[in-house]
Amino acid sequence: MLEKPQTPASPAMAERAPRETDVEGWKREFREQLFYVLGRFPATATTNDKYLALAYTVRNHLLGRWVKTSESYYRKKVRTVAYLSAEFLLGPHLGNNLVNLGAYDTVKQAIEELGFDFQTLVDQELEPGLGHGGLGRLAACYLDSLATLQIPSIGHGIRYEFGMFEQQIRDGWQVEVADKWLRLGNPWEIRRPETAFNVGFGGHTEGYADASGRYRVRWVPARLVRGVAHDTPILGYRVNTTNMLRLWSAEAIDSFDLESFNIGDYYGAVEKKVASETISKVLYPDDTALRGKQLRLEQQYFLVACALQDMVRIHLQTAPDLTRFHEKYAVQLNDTHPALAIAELMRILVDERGMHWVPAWDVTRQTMGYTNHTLLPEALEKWSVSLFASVLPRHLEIVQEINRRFLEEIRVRYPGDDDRLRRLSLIEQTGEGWVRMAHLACVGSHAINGVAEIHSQLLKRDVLKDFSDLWPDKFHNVTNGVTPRRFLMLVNPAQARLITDAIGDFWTRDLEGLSALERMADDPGFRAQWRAVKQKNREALATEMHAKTGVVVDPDHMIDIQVKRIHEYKRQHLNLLHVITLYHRLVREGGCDAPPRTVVFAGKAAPGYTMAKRIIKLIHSVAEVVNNDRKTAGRLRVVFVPDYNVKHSQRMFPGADLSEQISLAGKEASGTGNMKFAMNGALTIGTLDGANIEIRNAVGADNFFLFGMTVDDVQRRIVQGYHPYDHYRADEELHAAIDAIANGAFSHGDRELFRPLVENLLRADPFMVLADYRSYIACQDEVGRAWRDAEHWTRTSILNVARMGRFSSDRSIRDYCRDIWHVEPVAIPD
Ligand code: NBG
Repeated sequence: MLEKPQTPASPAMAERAPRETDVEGWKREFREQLFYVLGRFPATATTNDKYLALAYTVRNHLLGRWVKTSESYYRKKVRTVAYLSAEFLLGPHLGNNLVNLGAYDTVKQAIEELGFDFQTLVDQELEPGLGHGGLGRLAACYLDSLATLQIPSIGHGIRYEFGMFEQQIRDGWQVEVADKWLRLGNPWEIRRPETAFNVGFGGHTEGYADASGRYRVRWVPARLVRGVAHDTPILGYRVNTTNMLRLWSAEAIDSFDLESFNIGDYYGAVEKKVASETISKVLYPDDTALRGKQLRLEQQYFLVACALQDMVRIHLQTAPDLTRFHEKYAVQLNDTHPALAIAELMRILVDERGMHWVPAWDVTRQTMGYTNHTLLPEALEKWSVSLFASVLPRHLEIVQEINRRFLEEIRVRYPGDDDRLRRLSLIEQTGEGWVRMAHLACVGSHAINGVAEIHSQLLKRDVLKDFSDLWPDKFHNVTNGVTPRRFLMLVNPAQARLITDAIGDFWTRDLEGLSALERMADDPGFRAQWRAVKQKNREALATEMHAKTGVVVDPDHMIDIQVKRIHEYKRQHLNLLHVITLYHRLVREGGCDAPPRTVVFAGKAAPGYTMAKRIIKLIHSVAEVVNNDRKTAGRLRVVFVPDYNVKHSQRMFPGADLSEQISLAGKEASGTGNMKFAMNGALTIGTLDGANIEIRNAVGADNFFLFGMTVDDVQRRIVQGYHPYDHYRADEELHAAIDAIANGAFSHGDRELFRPLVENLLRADPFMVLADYRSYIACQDEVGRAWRDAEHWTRTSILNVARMGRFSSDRSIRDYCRDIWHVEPVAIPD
C-alpha cells in the first residue's frame, strides 16, 4: 500500500485477477494452484499441500483487491493510519479471509465436492503466534476493522521467527516448546527483498558544522542490520479494501563483505550474520515485568526504525519535505513498545533532514498517539540509562534534550515544585537512572488513551496523573472492541445463521443492529433454537477437550470457562477455590444441589513466573482428584486445555455458558475475552473491572453476575490494612479449601508443593483473593440457581448477545478515527 507500484497496476491486470466465482470456479482454481504452484496432483497431495493450494487460491482473490487498494491510496495521497505494534496475534487466516470474502460456504462446498475434508484443511494452518495475549490480539482485531471500515492504514510489526511458545503439560506442569510456525511455509505473506532498510545500533555520536555553519550531530552506529519487509494482505469484510500488515525481519546487510575479513575468519563473519538475524528471532514470552533485556530494546528500535524509514520514503514520493509528515500519517503507538518512534522521528527530522528542533518537535507530537494498556506498575517499561546509551547513544541524547525542554516548561508552570519535576521527568533518578518509556510516550504524543472507561479514569487519577493535570485535553478513552467477523461469524456459524434468519444480516456490517434480537428473547420457539445451537457448540467443545486432555466432558454440564494468560491479578486461583468449595460440598454427607458443571481453564504462564506456573500445577492437581472421585461423578469436572492461543480459543467461546472475568478491581485494563464470550451467548460472572463495567451497563445489571470489591473498596482496604488471614480464620469453607491445598489433599500428601502459594495467600494476598472469596461463592451459588431455569438463562443469553453491539472493534476504530486520528474512509471501487 502506498508504494509506487513497480509494474503499474493496469485496469486490465486487475480485471484478470479472480473475482467472485462459483463452486466450479473455485474447484478449478484450487486444482490449478495444486498443480502449478505446488507441483502436486490430488492423489499424492498431503494435507499441507492441499491447505497451501487452498490458501493460494484464496490469496489470489485478495491480491487484485490489494493492488487496487494500494493504487487508490497512492493516487489520492490519502492520510494514513500507521499502527505500530510489537505484537500482532492474528490467528489463522484462511477461515477469516473466506468469511470476509463472503465465500465461506461456496469454498467449503467446492472442497468437499473434490472429496477433501474442508475442516481438516482449515485446521492445518498453524497459529502465527506473534503476541502474548490481549494487546496483540487487539491489534489484529483493529486491522480487521480498519480494513472493513475502509480506512487507509498499515500495521507495522516484527516477523518473529519463533512466536509465542507452544505450551505442553507434563505431570501437570507447563513445559515450553519452541514454536516453529513457519516450518511448513506461510502462504499469506509476500517477502519484499527490495523494501529493506538499514538499522544502526551502538557506536557513538559526533558533532559537526554543516554547510551553513550550523551545529549538527550525527550518529555513527557500530553495526548495521537490515530490515526486510514481509507483507500480509488484510481484507475487510465484504469490501474491496485490502490493507497491509508489514512485518519486518532482520537480516545481515547486503553489502556484507566476506573479502574484508581475514580469510581465516570466515566462521566469524558468518557468526556476525547470524547475530544480525537474532533481532527478529523470537518473541519474548514474558507479557509483563520484562526489563533490562538488551535484545528486547533492540527489537523495539528495529521495528520503529524500519517503520519510519518506510513511511518517510513513501511520504517523499509525493511531498518535497517532511514538514507535513503529520498530515500524511497518524501513527498509533500500541503501548510503549514502539515509543522509541518519538526519538527516532526527531533524529530523522533534525539530524538527517536538518530541521530545527521546534518545528520537528511539532511534527513529531502531531504525528503520534499513545495507547496505554496496563496499570500494573511492573509492566510500565523502563530502560537503564547505561543500556540505552550503549544501544542507542544518539536517541539517549535526544530523549535528554526532550526532557530538558519539557522540564523547563514545567519549571515555568509550577515554579519551585521540585517534587513534580522529579515525578514528571523522562529519566527516573534512582540507582543508575532509568528512561521511562510511558513518559516519553506522553510527552511526545498529541493524544493518550486508555482502553476502557475505568482504565482511562484510573490513568488520569493515578499512573499518569501529573500528565493529566498538565494536559487534560490530551487524554481520551477508547474502549476496546473485538471483531465480530472472527469471533462470531467464523467461530459460531450456527448462532450467526440463527440471528440472520431472525433479524436479517444487517448486523454483520453494523453490530449495533443486533439489538433487533431483543424481541426474540421472549419467543419460546426461538429460545429453543438458541439452546439447541449452544448444545451443539458444547458438544463440539467437549469432543475437542476430550481429544486434547483425555477428560470426558458431559455436554449437558454448564460449561464454565476462564481462558487468558495465567496471572495472579486475573485470579485463576480464586476460581479454583470455588471449585474446591463445590467439591467439598459434593463429597460431604448429603451433597449439595449445585447443578452439574465443568470448569475449564486454559492459558500460558510466562516461563519465569513461578507462581503462575504453580497455579497451573494446582489446577491439574485439583482436576486429578475431582475427576477421579466417584462422589463427584456426573456433577463436577475440571479441565485444563493446553496451549491456549487464538486458534484454540475459537472453539471455546461458542461452547461456553459462563465466562469468568474475575480480576481484582482496578487491575485488568479492559479485557477482550469478556466481549468474545458475551457475543457468543455466555453469561458473565465478573468484578467491576475493565470493560466488565461497560458490558454490565450494556447488558443490564440483571443479566450479569456481579461480585467483589470495587476499585474504591480495594483502595479503602489497603488504607485500613489488609489482613488476608482474618478471612481465612472467619470463613469455614475458605478455611477448608485452603487447608486442603496446604495439607496435600491434591498433592498425594505432599505439603511442600503448594506451600509458596498458600503462604502467599495467607500472608500477603496482593490481589485480595481471600477478601473477595465469600462474595464470589455467593455469586456462583446464584449462577447455579439461575442455570436451573433454562428458559430464563436462555433469555438472558439472547439479551447479552443483542446488547453487545457496542463492543465491536468497528466502534473502537470509529472512535479512534473521530477523536484521535482524524482520518476518513476511502472506498475502493470494484
Ligand atoms: C492488556 C490488558 C488487557 C487489555 C489488553 C488490550 C497488556 C500489556 N495489556 O486488559 O491487560 O484488554 O491489553 O488492551 O497486554
